[in-house]
Amino acid sequence: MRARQWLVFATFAATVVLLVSVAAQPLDRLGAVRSAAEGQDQGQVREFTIIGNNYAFSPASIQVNKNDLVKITFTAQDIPHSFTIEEYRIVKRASAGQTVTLEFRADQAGRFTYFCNLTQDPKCRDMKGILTVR
Ligand SMILES: [Cu+2]
Repeated sequence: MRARQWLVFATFAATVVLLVSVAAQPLDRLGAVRSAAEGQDQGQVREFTIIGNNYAFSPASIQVNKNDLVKITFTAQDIPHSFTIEEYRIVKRASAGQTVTLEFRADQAGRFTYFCNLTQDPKCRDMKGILTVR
């Protein structure tokens, strides 16, 4: 009688262990999927060509997603200009007619002004554009 009770208990226990391990598997798989998605949080590579000319940036606004790798090719067409984003600690100067490149990870969301910080020509203060990081 006791032996049969033990057998019933052992069978029950084995079934519980089996069910728990089967139930745990999809959770593991879910975790793997989640960490793969976090890996994709590295974002995309986004490339822009921006011209600084006649005290204006063209385009005057760019949009990226958070964590995108932003690559910018900046040309100062008429006189020296810079491409500056304070919040991202970016200052890239280009001489007249020169093209420079820069890249950064857009790891802060928000709206950021890009501007020319050169002081030689006071009208450069009017040169502004908006980077939107969503
Ligand atoms: Cu300028």
